[in-house]
Amino acid sequence: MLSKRIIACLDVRDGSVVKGVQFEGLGHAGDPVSLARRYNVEGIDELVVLDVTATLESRRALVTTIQAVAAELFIPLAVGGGIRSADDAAAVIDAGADKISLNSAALADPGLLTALARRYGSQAVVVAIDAKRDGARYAVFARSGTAAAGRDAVEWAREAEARGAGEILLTSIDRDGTRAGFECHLTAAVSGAVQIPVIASGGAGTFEHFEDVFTRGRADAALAASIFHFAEHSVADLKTWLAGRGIPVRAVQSAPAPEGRRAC
Ligand code: 0VR
Repeated sequence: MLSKRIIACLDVRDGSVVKGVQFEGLGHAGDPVSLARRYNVEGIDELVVLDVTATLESRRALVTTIQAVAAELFIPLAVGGGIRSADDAAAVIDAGADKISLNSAALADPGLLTALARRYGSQAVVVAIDAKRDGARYAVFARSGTAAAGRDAVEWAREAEARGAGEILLTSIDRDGTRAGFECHLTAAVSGAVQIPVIASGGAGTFEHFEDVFTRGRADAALAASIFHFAEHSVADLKTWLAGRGIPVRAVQSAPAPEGRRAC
């Protein structure tokens, strides 16, 4: 079985990391570069930087943040929030991102997924799906959870895969920031519908939550923000605990302090 990835997410607004609950009440949660440096040393497998304001001004500021964060990392960096076009994607890749995450823009123009997959490879194209429970199903939302897209999350995940997306970042809006646990029913439904990796996001609060989403939720990776930013749980302790429960994770090496991200 492939190792399960533990991913940290920096929700960024005006150059600072913020965190709220169910996408609302965003409060200061730290500095992007300091948190990136800490996560890189602690053994996180991947970092996501998400511009949660996604205005034109914030997108320009985001490039500066990406450059500074990328200089701290030897692990993959994915960037999302407000990427609306191939040019926006190029700016983010040029700033040092390895992957681009599309949400609203992909819903508006699914063909953008195909164009970016052709240009950068599917492995660089992540489709972010933000979903809220709606009876027995899950409804997809765009624009930071404010606009119902009129799509079912499982059906949209299938289409995004067919259009060329290489990975799904699946966030439960209901669970975001609650520390009540991942939405495993949603995650299992999407994981069972596609062949590409699914990253579960939203709700992580305990080590057991990660075990649950990797087993019952069938996730390939698990993303968290709240529990890591406030240093209640170290990534290394989480990985040790998961390995003890038989969940394959990448061992934590003492990461070298990078001189420059791309030494070659
Ligand atoms: P935790 O539940 O704190 O681990 O959060 C994980 C994940 O839900 C968040 O990092 C992130 O996806 C929340 N996303 C958005 C947002 C937060 C505020 C405003 C907008 C968005 O559009 O994704």
